[in-house]
Amino acid sequence: MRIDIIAIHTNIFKGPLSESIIKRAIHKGKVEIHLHNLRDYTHDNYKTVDDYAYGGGAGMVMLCEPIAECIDKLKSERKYDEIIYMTPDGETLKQKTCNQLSLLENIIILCGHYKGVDQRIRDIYITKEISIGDYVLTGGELAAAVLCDSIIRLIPGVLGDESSALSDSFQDNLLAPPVYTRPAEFRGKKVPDILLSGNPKLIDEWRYEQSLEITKKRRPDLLK
Ligand code: 6GU
Repeated sequence: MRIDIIAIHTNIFKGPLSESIIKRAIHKGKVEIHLHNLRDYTHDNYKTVDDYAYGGGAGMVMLCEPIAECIDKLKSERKYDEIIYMTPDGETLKQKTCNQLSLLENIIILCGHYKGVDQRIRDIYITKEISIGDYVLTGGELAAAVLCDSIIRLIPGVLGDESSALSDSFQDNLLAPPVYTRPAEFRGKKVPDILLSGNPKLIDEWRYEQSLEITKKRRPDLLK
């Protein structure tokens, strides 16, 4: 998979995308991430990427031209499956979307800033608009990093234990069951006997019941 990220603050990605599993996925050649700084697509001395909103009001709007130039260049080089715009008014990211996106070959992620991008960019180029939750961030970069992480870990061969992504919370609309490791007793609290029973069928049943209980209690909306 190839991910092209278009942003004003590309340095934000250096941390989140160069550690741990994502770093390994890049080294293994499972994913390529290409960062594009919008200021490199400006042609004035100030490298202007935004301007006042028509109609007035507080906040700047991201200019069409640098974004269009960057996307046009990328599109001339290869075909893209999705051009995603990170915005708080997009559809809320869910595991199902992560699963679908992890199967794609080439995607562009555009990060918004200030009051967002000129509507015409959305109308002309964008195929999908994503928010990561009902709160507002200073820009789309951190949201894009979250999106990348959630997608990349699902690419086959990225997680060591292939089955571990399948048992994640949300993968079947259930929250994950509690997990335990050694010691069998910690400060008087014991690991549930069933997990020490060595009976895989009973353990699976117990985990499923725990998942159901926890989901009912914390996220009943998932069970509808
Ligand atoms: Cl995608 N962008 C911004 N700026 N804030 C957000 C968001 C995105 N998703 C949730 N909050």
